[in-house]
Amino acid sequence: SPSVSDADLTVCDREPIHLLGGIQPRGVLVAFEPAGGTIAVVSANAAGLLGAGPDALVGQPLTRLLPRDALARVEAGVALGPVNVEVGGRRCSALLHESDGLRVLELEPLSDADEDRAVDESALGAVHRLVSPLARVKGAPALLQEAANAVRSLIGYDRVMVYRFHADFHGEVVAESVRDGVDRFMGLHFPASDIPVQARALYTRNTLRLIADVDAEVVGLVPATLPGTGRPLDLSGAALRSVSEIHLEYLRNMGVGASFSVSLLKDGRLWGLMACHHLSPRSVSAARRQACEVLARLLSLQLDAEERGMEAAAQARRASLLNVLVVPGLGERSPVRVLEAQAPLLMDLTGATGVALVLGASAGLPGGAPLLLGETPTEAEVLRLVSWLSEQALPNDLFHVDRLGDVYAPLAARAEVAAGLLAVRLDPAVPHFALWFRPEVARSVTWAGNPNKPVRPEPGHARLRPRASFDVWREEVRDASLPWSAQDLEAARALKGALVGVMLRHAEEVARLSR
Ligand code: BLA
Repeated sequence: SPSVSDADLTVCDREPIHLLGGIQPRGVLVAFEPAGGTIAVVSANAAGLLGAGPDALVGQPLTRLLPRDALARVEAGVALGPVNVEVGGRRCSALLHESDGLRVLELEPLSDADEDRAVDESALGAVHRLVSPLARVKGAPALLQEAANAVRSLIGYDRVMVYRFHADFHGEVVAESVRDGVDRFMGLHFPASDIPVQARALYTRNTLRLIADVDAEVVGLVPATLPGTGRPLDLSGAALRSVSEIHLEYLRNMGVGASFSVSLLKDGRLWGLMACHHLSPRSVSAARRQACEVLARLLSLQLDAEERGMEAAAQARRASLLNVLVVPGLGERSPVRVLEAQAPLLMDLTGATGVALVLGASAGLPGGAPLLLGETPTEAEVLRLVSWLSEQALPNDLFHVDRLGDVYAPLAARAEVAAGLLAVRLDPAVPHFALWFRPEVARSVTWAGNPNKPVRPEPGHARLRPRASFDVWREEVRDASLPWSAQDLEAARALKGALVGVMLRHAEEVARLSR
């Protein structure tokens, strides 16, 4: 197999993974003209199942392989999933889709294990638990765990993970179900390049992929290229598509013999994958793959509902904070005392680990010192930052970065408290600011597996090991905080209004008392 050097990794995103022109040997592919049913493409392994090789089949009518009524059943049932048919004396599951103007039939012989009902019943139980109102009450982590358990009982793999993408498309294992004795990946982060951009795009359109044996010989297609396009048949929608050799090497390096993954979509966008490993080769029937897809959809729906609930709760918390700040009579107390008492809420508002409020002399701290809450730079550092900020053009009075050190050198070495900064200017006339800080993200991430397990260095291959890949991710995110979300910015803007109100009322109160 071709060797993958670090230099090749830059071309990852450009590998046309839908046009590799090969399938996995666990089934047979036949593409035919929609109109006359003439066979146009056949996989090179056809003879094993169909009794005749590609040379004998291409140009022949499909009815030589599949009786007309069987094809009709496949066509009728295909929207619902795989249909079982008898081909060459063997029971097969059949899938049908369109590509390059052809209809593509994929036949996979069924094994006895595929008929086992006991597994299906335990999986059905898991589906019930996943959709029950109780599941949501227990929260997102319980939902993810339930889904991982359900998929593992359905497919019998050694390790089933829920892999969630962050905004920059690096990913994190957020739930995991493993057989006893199998390494855990829970909590690990991986760089975006481990699942390159075209793969993520393909996975939004085709939600399932099974690599039943990472060492299986790739089976070619006959003809290798279509006369019309001069390219191999587009296998974007094919279940049997053989995958990138680079990815196979990655899986082998991980000690994985079979890999199955199911896309997790929300509003048509890929938010994660159920990523499943078996340490030795293992197939998953088309019916079970489809059951996993249903599970993945249920999980996405339940999580969506759960997240809307969380968002509503967060809104309520924000509203309550803003309410506290506008309570009448507050003006009598020093704003600093009021804000200090609300420190956890102030940080929670934007998911920050520290807040600095620079409110000037009238706020109540001697000499107009900033109010520092949680993990922040020092008072002197904050004041220097504020004088820099007040010279910047701030659209909507807002400023936010997740790599402060890149734009503001004095805090470049302070990523442990201030890799991320969200600032809102409170007053156009004087340099009054609310500042939220976040630490470098890599510091909050640890190996959940066994970090001391020796890794055999192999020149040129190191990057394709998950452990090395984790290190690369750490390198990529060094000095960066988690990005600020649209909600964080909105919360900052809302707080600005409330703070300005507090300061005004306090000023009025002070004026009234001194009259
Ligand atoms: C595909 N990479 C994938 C897939 C996963 C991962 C889940 C989907 C295919 C599958 O189901 O196996 C990555 N798998 C992971 C990660 C974990 C895991 C992060 O279990 C962590 C627990 N991969 C690289 C690099 C390149 C690369 C550097 O690490 C690029 C050179 C390529 N990955 C790559 C490609 C695919 C892929 C090309 C698409 C495979 C295909 O569908 O053809």
